[in-house]
Amino acid sequence: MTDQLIDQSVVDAENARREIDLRRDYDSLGERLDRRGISIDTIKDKVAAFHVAVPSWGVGTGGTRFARFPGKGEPRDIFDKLEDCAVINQLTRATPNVSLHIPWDKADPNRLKQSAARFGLGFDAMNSNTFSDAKGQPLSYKFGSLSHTDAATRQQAIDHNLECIEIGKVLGSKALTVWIGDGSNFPGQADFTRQFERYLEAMKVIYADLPEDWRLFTEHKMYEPAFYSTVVQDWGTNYIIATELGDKAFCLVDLGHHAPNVNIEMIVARLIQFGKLGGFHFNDSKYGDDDLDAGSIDPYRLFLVFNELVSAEERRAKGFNPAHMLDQSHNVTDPIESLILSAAEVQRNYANALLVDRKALAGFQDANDALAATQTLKTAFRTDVEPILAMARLEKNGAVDPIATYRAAGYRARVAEIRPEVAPGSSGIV
Ligand code: LRH
Ligand code: MN
Ligand code: MN
Repeated sequence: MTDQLIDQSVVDAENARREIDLRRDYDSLGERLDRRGISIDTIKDKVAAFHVAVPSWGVGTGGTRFARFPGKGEPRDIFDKLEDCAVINQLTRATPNVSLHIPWDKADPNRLKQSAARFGLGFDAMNSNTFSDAKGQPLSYKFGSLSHTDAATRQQAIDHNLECIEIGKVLGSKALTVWIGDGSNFPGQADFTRQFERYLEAMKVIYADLPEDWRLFTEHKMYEPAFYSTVVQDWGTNYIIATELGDKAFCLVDLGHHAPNVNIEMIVARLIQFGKLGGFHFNDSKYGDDDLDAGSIDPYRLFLVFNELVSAEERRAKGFNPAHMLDQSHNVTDPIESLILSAAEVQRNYANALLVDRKALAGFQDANDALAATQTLKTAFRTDVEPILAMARLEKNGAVDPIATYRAAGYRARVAEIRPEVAPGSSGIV
């Protein structure tokens, strides 16, 4: 038995109020899906087995370049963060793994492991951080890290990544995600070719230290913090990195790291086709790396990404095994609530994509019937799969309505009594 931070009696009472309606909705949806030749239980079982990892840094209130407005009961450290993650998993039953960011989450790895195990949590990919300077760090990353012009600074960044692997080994993690902020702010500031050569050389050292059963994920991002050029700026460069490094290296797609209107689902399809899709950081954005809740701005795009994923799953694409993670920042919502909803949103789009009539779609594509093809996707997207998600949660003792249950349990108010209030922060630029 694992410890539960929300009394199961609260969850049960909330579920009891909703169960009869849910069963009716589930049966009625089941009937309608049956007419389309789809078994609702099969979809529900797949949804129940679908997990998405939560980023440790997502449970704290984020901030913008201008300010940070902390909420009540902010986690004080990684141990509080693990508790918040445990609450998300208890209610959703969809997020059993946490992704750590080092050095933000640095602590005795054995203690981390014990704390997580107490709540039945495990660890997803380790994230290194060479985009900011840690306290007491001898050399600065102001002008880059793994691609820095100075060999000693590059070595420091390499050593940090090796340390992340060592910590991850104790925790049972099986992947390292490397995102760097390296780039340049002005034309001429950096030599694109030499900078990328230095990066590749450094990454090869990290790759060489990767345990046999680990994967290395590199994450591309178009801009920010560098505003003129970024070393790993797009999926093309990312693909080059993954192929240069070897079979254990894959590309990670953070949905917010592309220019507006970029066809991300097509990038996903390409990476799958050539065996280099490592995984995702799910979030949503309107303008840039907004880190908004998954599916909150463009739910159809999230569906189209999942359409590619399910297509690959169903045709058993070679080497297809993407890692799923949320990567969000919450400025105006309770982070726990946002993460709960995003986990459900990711599951929802998976469920919707499972409803696509792929045989019919392939027929319409071959017959160049654009209208019928696109309607085939819309039919799946428009189906309200909420009863499937709720039933999957109910059957695993999660919450039929996780947000209502979270609010009824009063978790935030309870931790606010223990966790001291954090003063609002300014970035210093305004
Ligand atoms: C960079 C990024 C990357 C970092 C995280 C904090 O924008 O998406 O994944 O590790 O944000
Ligand atoms: Mn990310
Ligand atoms: Mn990002």
